[in-house]
Amino acid sequence: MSEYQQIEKEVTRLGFLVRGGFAPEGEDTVPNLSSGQPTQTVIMIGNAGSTPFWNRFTQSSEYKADSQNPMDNWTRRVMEDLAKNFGGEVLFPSDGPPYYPFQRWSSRAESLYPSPIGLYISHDWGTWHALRAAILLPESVDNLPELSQKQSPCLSCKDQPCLSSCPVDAFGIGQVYDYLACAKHVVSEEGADCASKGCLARRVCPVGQEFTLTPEHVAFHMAAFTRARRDSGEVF
Ligand code: B12
Repeated sequence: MSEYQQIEKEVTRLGFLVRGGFAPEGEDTVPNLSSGQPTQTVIMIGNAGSTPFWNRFTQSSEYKADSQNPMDNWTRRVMEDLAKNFGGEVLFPSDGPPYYPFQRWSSRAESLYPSPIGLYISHDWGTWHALRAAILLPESVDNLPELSQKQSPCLSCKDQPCLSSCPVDAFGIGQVYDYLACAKHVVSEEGADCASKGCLARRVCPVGQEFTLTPEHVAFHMAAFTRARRDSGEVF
């Protein structure tokens, strides 16, 4: 079994999904390992849809302890162990600010494309996927999955319903995501649908519908999003 397959097996056992890997170049701005050795390979880890990720998470001690940021804490614990077992180190998307460019890195590792609403889209999962960790390794890993030559699914999407469905126009062509308008709506009575079923712009996308997160899973993320905006005093 190749090293990539061994990592994949272990990551799958933990309830996550291996999202490919890449050999970093200068413009990727991947840091060296803490020993000063250069990082030769980055393996991206995430999840797509709710299964099996959400079930595994809700069985974790972090979820049961009802702590702050239980998903981040659980991910950190299991991924730090995994990285150590393979002689590497791990970075997380929530490390920062400044944040590591996880979306950019993930599009080096697998076929992902920026969608008009800023989330990255996959032919398989639509926007219903997330990035959870990047494993940095000091050696070159062979047989990394190749990127497909397909174009972004958004290029052949004539209607682009993602751009016209947001009740508060948080997205628009050439516009940055108005996350405050989004958060204010999600905490309001009118925004109960987005809060309980997830972002409407994401739900109307025709790609990867079968990977739409379960209501319980998506409500967890929407609640974390609005809690963070409340904690920062931006939304009341
Ligand atoms: C800060 C942040 C937010 C802020 C956004 C603030 C803002 N002003 O936009 C807040 C808290 C509001 C937020 C909200 C959400 N976020 Co957020 N967020 C991040 C975070 C932590 C950092 C982003 C960042 O600054 N990166 C630094 C830059 C340099 O990295 P980069 O990869 O190079 O970014 C490039 C691309 O993003 C690209 N880009 C971005 N938008 C667009 C749009 C177009 C058209 C193009 C061409 C390119 C492009 O340009 C950037 C510069 O090169 C990332 C995790 C991470 N580390 O990336 C998650 C992340 C981007 N978020 C994510 C998600 C899922 C969400 C939410 C849906 C969460 C929820 N509530 O369910 C919402 C909605 C976001 C939305 N609809 O766009 C996911 C996206 C997964 C995906 N499918 O792409 C990430 C990757 C986290 C994760 N664990 O997977 N988020």
